[in-house]
Parts: sequence; C-alpha cells; structure tokens
Amino acid sequence: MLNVSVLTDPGFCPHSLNKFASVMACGNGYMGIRAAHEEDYTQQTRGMYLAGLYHRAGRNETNELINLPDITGIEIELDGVNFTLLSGDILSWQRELDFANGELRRTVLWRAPDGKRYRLDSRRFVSLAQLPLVAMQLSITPLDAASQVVLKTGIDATQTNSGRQHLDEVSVRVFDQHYLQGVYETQDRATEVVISTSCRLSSDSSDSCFSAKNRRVMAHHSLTLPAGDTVTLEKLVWITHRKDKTLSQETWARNALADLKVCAAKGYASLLENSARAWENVWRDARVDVTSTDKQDQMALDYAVWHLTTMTPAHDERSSIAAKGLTGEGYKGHIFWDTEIFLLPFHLFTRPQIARNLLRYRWLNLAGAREKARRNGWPGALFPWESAASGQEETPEFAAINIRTGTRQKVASALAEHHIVADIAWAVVAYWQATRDDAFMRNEGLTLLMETATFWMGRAVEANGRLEIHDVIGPDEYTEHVNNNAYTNYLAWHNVSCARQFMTMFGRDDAAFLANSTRFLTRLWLPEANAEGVLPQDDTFMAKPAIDLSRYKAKAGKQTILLDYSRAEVNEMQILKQADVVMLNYLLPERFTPQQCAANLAFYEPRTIHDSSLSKAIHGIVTARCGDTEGAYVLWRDGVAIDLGDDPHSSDDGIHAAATGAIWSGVIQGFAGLQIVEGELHLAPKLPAHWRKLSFPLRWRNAQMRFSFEDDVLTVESSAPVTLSLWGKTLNVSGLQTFARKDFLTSIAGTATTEGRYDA
Ligand code: IFM
Repeated sequence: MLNVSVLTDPGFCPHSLNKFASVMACGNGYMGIRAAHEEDYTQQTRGMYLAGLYHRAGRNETNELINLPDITGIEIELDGVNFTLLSGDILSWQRELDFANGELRRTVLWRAPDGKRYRLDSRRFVSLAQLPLVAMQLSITPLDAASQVVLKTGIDATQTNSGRQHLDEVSVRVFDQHYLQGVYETQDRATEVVISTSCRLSSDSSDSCFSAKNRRVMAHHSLTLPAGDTVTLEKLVWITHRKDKTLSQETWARNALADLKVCAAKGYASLLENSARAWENVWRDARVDVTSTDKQDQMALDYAVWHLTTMTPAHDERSSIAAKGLTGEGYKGHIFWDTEIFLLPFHLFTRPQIARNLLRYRWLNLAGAREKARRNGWPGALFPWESAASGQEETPEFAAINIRTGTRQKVASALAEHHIVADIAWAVVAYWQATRDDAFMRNEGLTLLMETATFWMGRAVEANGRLEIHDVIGPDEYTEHVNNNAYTNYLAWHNVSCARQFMTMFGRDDAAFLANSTRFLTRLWLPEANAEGVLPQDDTFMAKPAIDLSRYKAKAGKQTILLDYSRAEVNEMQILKQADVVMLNYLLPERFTPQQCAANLAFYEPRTIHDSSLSKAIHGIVTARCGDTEGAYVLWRDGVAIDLGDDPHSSDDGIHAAATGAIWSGVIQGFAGLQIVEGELHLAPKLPAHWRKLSFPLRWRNAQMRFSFEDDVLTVESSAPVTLSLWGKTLNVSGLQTFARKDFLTSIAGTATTEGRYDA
C-alpha cells in the first residue's frame, strides 16, 4: 500500500484563504473546484470550472473559463448565529487534502460568541471514477446544549468571473423534495449546463423547504439537535454540459437527474470508495517515491501528481490544460506553451495516451493557427500565444499599468511570442521518440511538423547575407521585439529539421518543401557562443547594460522590477524574467556540452530575476545535468515553494500549472538525469544529499519500467527489452537488473564517447 501524502492547511487565516482554496482544490480533469470553505468570507473566491467551457462576456473581453454556479457554499446558523470563523474561538482545527483518495476534510471545534461549543466536520471529493460527480458531507454536533441548527445550500448562480456573468438561467426546479436542478445557457447560446443536486439530512425531524430567487435555488433545513447528537447533511451534485443539442433540453436534464439518483442510492462512502480506486491506479502509474530527510520533498511530488492529474482533461482531446489548471481564474483559464513544454513530459512518461490527446488538441485547432499566420502575411500555422476552446488568439490586449505613463501597457505576446510554434513541434517529436506511435506521426504529427516548419520558413527574412528571424519575444518576456533570439532560432531550426526528417522517414513527398527546408537549414543564423561557451540571447542583448538585481531576485516572482522601471526601460537592460538560453540548453541537450551549459548558467543566472514561475525549475534541471546536484536541489525547492511556500498570496487565482509540472520534471529530468538524446533514452541518476532513495515508474515505447536508485545502485525493472543509456553507456535492459554507478564512472573516465556529458 502506497503511503501517499496528506496536504494540510495549518490554520484558519483570512489572508491565506485563497491560497489554500487553490492548492487544495479538488478535481478530475473534467472539473475543478476550489477548496473554499462552506461558509462565506468576503475575501474568499469560490470557483468551479469545467475543462473546455469558455465564454466571452462582452466587448473588449476574451474567452474565459466560466466560473460556474456555486454548489459548495452552505449557510450555517447555530442558535440564530451565523457560523463564521471570524468570530468566537477556534478551539481546534484540522484541514487536509488526502491525496490517496482525493478527499478534502475539515474538523473544527468552535466556541460561538455566546460560549457554546460546536464541532463541525466537513468532507468532499470530486469523483475520479464518475467525472460529473461531486459529493459533500457536513456534520454538526452541538457539544454543550441543545441547539437550533439551520442549513441553507443549493445552486447559487450569482457566481461570476470577477463580475463578468456568462450564464443565463433557463430554469430551476425541485424534484421529489430532495433534488434541485438548474439549467443554464451561455449568453452566446452555444453551450448548456445542467447542475443537479440532492440534499439530504441524516435526521427525519427537520423542517425542510425550498426557495428560488435571484439566481439561487436553495434547500433550507432546520432542526433542534440535542447536545452531543450529530446531524449530517449529504449533498451530491452532478454537473454536465453540452453543445450538441440532439436531445431535447428536458430529456437531457431528466437524464442528468436520473444519473444523480443512481449515485444518491449508493451514498457518499461507496462513491468515495469508487473514486479512491481510480486514484489508486494513478498513484500506481505515476507516483514518484523519495526517501528524504525532509518529508516536504515527498509531499511536493505527491502534490505535483495530484494536480497534474486533476488539471488534465484526459477525457477530451478538444480541451487542453489551462495555466492555472482548473483551480482558479488566473490567465482566464487560457492555454499557453506551458502545456507542451512543462506539462506534457509528465504525461508522456506515465500515460502517453494523454500526451497524444494534448497534441491532438493543437491538431484539431490547426485551422485557427493557419488563419492567424495568414492574417499576418505568413504561410503555415502560427499557433495563438493564448488559446481556449478554439485555435483563435485569446491573449488580452492590455496588461499592467506603465509606471511612467499611468496607462495600461499593451501585451505584445500575441504579436511576437512565436516560439510556441516550435514548442509544439518539439513536443510532437518528443512524443514520437518516447512512443514510436507511427500512426500519430503519419497523420497528425507530420501535419503539425510541416505546418509549423512552413511558418518558420516564411517567417525568416533575408538579412546580413543569411536568414534571420526578426522582431520576436523569446520565453523571457522582459525582452521584447528583438532579432535572432537564440531560443527561437534554434527551436525553429529544430522544427524544420525534424519536419524534413520525418517527411523522409514517412515517405511524404514534397519537393518544394524539401528545397525550401534545405535553404532554411543551411542559411538560418544560429547565434554563436563566445570563447567561454556563452550564447547571446539575441542580437542586442550583450551590448545592453547590466544592473545589480539582488533586491529583485530576493522577491522573485513578484515582478518588483516593474515598480522601479517601465517595461520599455527593462527592455533596454540585461534583465531577464527567465533565461532563454538556459531554457534552450534544457530542451535541446544534444546541441550543447555540459561546459557550455555551465557557462550559460554562470552568465545568465545573475541577470535573471526568476520573475516567471517557469524559470527556476529549468535552471535546476540544467544545474543538475551539469553535475551540481546540491545547487539543483536548492533551485528545485525554490520551484516547489512557488505554490507550497509561505507566501499567502502567490496562488490566490490558481496554482501555477507549469511549476507543478516542473516539480516532477526537476526530479526525473534533473536528479534521475532523464533526457532524450538523439531519440534515445538516457538516465544518469545522482541524488541530493538529503535523499537516500528515489523510485519511479516510467513508460518508454512498449515497456512499463520502474527505476529505483539507492546507495548509488540503480535497479531497473522493465516489462519489455529496452535499449537505454545509463551514465553515458548504452545497454540493453530487460526484466530486473541492477547497476552500480561506480562501474559506469570508471568507464566514463576511460572513454571519450560521453563528451563530458556526465559528471562524476
Ligand atoms: O506561459 C507563461 C509565460 O511564459 C510567462 N507568463 C505566464 C505564462 C502562463 O504561465
């Protein structure tokens, strides 16, 4: 039995309500529900989201993930006093999210202002076994005297996205004295949502009635409870949505109610058991086990697998992963390059079918990407920087206030952050390398590669006697509108080169493409390293002045530099939000030696504030690959702290999905040293001093593998024969085998074949 972690909320605090609502959010990839308390607090943002359910609220808005009618709120009245932890005393508190079965629990012992004590227990889960199902229980026990208990709950459609309302109420109804149902429609009439709920009290002696007004359909229960007696409210909710309206709305809503009734007959405990079984499979397939002197390390890894599972719409290839998963409204639920570069690797190496779905999402949205390229005068496919349900560009027009002008600044990413095109191509290639899924490559993969490559071939311009790529933004968003951004040029080259290679491999004949790509690959300018191995980030970067960034680095993630300098001023200095060259070193390991990577880390680290949550973890992985495992561990822990650290507000509007992916990647690609080099699997485990053991499952082509590394001995178990490189030496592995690291270090020292890639 796996000993999966339990995440705790250390105590009630109005300042951290939203942080814990995000990090303890429950979900199943189909929906996500913020871990808001049952009772309301003015600072608390409730949130329930369905993957792929976007709508545009009006002019000057973009599509956003709809914050659905709330189902988690319960007004609790105890002897005429509204229960709130802002008054009275909290005598004891326990709040936890149990990753093993997905249950969020809270137990509070509360003394009301009149001195009477109550125990309140609540629990809820979003089912991983039945995607539309949410189950909740709330139990109340008056401890000192008989109490009058009133509970009001139901479906509250006053919920908005920061004031933007997306849904019209079509109908609300009560069935059989226990079931409430609300039918809603997006204001553009494209999508219908039906929310059905059953509310039952464990006591027969309650008075119950219903109300429906002002967009709230509610059940009211009231009863007198003797001291020491407990009453439990069980609330089950079934949430579905549709675009396809082949069934009449009435039949569709009736079917939803029937599904809910089947669940209601089973009850909370049995429904939880089903969901827990589904979670067991996730942990079996994906859990990373560490034995560390700090138990936060295992917690972080379980946290990552939890959210990587709950944020991913594995059931629906028409949806992808939002930058905040399904835990909040940050970035309006949009999808960025985060998916392909930070999130896809986890799925690729644990459940590759999900990685395939994520790539199919891009493929299904090719029309929008082609259209965006066309509108800008380029061929091929220019994927939107931010996307929602379609391939259309969703980047908002404006961002923060410019401190010099007092006006909002334009967001330039949609215009120039084109590296997303090559990032998608990179992921297509990684997918094929790890799965050898020829059917995918022949159909979707090759089309994606050729369309993206065609974009780059049209995007490059003749300048200085060569092909150059002008006016782009690399991943480092503090440096805008530059020429020959190293990350972009190298990734574009990789994109075109792979498109060509796979065309040949899969017999796709296109003479014009081949001729064009030959010209592109031989003539595209790839920025060159200086004598120390440092690559210039772009044409002008090296000539810009550098300033001491220590005070900004100390507040990494907060973008405090923008309180002192405007974006235009930052653009003219060596100030990086994240380092593009380090990112490039990470993604294309075969192109750079460890010496070059180390030189780039040394040069760019002092110039990088790490204001992007996508930054530190990548520095950590490259640091580990360069052999500095302890330095990598510090960076990995900093990455973990983005959502799990002490800052009470860093995750208010949702967790950082990419940083969550990087928790997994930091360990597997950092400490276990996993890389795909020239299409082959490489591992070179080396653990930080805090860790005694690391063990993890891995899918590679047709093999299910498990790696365990302890005392410098690696045990590999593989369901099928696999060729892989361990610490630089290529081997065939099958069944169960063990390898001592020291034997490889000797061979590394004695050969030139490793090109110094591995540190001893
Ligand atoms: O995609 C990232 C981007 O690189 C930096 N700003 C946040 C985005 C969403 O996470």
